[in-house]
Amino acid sequence: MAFQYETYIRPSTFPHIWCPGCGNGIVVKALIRAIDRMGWSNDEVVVVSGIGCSSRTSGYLDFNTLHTTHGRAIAFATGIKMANPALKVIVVSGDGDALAIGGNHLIHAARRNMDLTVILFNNEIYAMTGGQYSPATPEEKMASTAPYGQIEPPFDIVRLVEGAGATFVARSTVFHAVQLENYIFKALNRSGFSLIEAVTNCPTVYGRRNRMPIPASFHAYYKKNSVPLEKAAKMNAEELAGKIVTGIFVDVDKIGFIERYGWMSDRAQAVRKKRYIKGSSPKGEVGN
Ligand SMILES: Cc1ncc(C[n+]2csc(CCOP(=O)(O)OP(=O)(O)O)c2C)c(N)n1
Ligand code: SF4
Repeated sequence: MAFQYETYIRPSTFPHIWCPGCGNGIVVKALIRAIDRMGWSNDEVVVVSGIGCSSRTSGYLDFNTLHTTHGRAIAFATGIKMANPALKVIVVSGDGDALAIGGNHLIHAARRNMDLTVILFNNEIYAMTGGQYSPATPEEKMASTAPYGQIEPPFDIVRLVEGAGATFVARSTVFHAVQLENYIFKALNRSGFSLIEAVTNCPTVYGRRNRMPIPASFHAYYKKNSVPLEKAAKMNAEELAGKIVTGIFVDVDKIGFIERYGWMSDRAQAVRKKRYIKGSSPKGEVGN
């Protein structure tokens, strides 16, 4: 039987706003297919987004969805997961949303090992607002705020969240749609903080400025310039310049925040119970 995408989308929100040839649809398709493989019901899943072209995803999907404020998706998602840990909480975010205004939330969610999966749509630009550079825009690339080329180096997103403490981190591209789906599926199977960097194309505001206005040229570029992690390990820095290293970079077992919070809650209750039985407060504690 053909895959039933209708199960997961809200026809009332269509037509979508994305330009022809935008890579966002491929990422969303990979996400939907990965969720389907998990066997979760729509009511169990929460998709939270900030603001941006990519963040419009939440409106198109028929789960519990929140289209929040720019950069704050992870903060909202954290609150939802803490309030109801049974929910499967997924964040969809652009590189501007997640790395600039939302960068603080991102690194601290990774540090806490908060039980969330972040799908970071990396099109290397602020697309919705007309092409300002983001913390993921490569050096020398053109943006409306970098008319002579970007002078700042970009974040290596994978290394950033790995360094902050994430327990599952992978990168793929919209050319590698099946791989992308498989990585998202693996991430959804994990507790703790997981992030998939989905390298995606914006032909309209990025491509036109950077001589890649045709969507297919991005796909050809991703095909030619992607290097699997295992191969990249044998290449030097010069050979890796301009390449997109794909693969699973981090996959470690570490207790997620929700479970640790459960332990702490049990401990706090045990201390309070003991105190109640004894009829006294622990030394130094006031107000009880
Ligand atoms: C607090 C706040 N600051 C700025 C904006 C304007 N704004 C909306 S979307 C956006 C950038 C989106 O870029 P990105 O997150 O990379 O998503 P994309 O559109 O590229 O998918 C900005 C700066 C806003 N909506 N709210
Ligand atoms: S502006 Fe770029 S990212 Fe936004 S919908 Fe169009 S192609 Fe996609």
